[in-house]
Amino acid sequence: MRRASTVLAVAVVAALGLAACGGGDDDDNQGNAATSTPAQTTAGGGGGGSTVDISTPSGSDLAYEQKDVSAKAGSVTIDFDNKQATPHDVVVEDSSGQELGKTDLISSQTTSATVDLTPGTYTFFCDVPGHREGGMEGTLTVK
Ligand SMILES: [Cu+2]
Repeated sequence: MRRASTVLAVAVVAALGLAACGGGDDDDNQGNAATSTPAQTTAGGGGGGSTVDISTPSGSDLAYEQKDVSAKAGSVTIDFDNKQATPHDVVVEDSSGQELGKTDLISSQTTSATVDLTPGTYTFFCDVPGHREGGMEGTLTVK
């Protein structure tokens, strides 16, 4: 009995040793690195996320009714209400101009989109040509 378990223990150690060696050959592991889970250690404390309401005024002004909105870090849902017949959307980009998410392009209806955001200052705007320049732009602050 004792002898058998000793043999087993040796086998386990040998297997672990082999595995460790294999892990040293970095090329093999690259493929499996697809599990590029973002380091979101705060996932547990996030708790539901927050919602931001963005809407356009009825009529045809190129504008949102909100210029400055804020949200809690984590999963942020943009609820967009476009009261106009003119199609609009809401795009969220970070301070370097990288697009992080956007709603559908809609007219006379509502839609929503969810973006994962860390604390910081973001810009939201409508990406229909000319609309951002026309005033459809605002600031989203995430804390
Ligand atoms: Cu627009």
